[in-house]
Amino acid sequence: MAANEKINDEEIGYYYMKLHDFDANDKLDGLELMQSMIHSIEHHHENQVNQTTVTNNIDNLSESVDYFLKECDLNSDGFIEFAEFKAYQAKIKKN
Ligand SMILES: [Ca+2]
Ligand SMILES: [Ca+2]
Repeated sequence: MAANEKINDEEIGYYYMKLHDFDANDKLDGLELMQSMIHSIEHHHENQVNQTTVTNNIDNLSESVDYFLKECDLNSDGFIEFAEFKAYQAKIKKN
């Protein structure tokens, strides 16, 4: 059961990356990360989302993207590859 859960986590992570990998290079750059986070905010707020909510979050967003890149971009090339994303997922799961 635990093994299945792990596979599902990886599949979700992979799907999430592919969904926001707009130039299809199998890596997420800062802009793609930003889009994915805006997407998450919109999804989170669902019906009550409006443009102000998104705009108010842009400042926090660029900080979040910087932080995420610093934490997740293991080879410091400015892109998050799936392997790096997976390592990050494993790391936050431990905490
Ligand atoms: Ca990309
Ligand atoms: Ca990288």
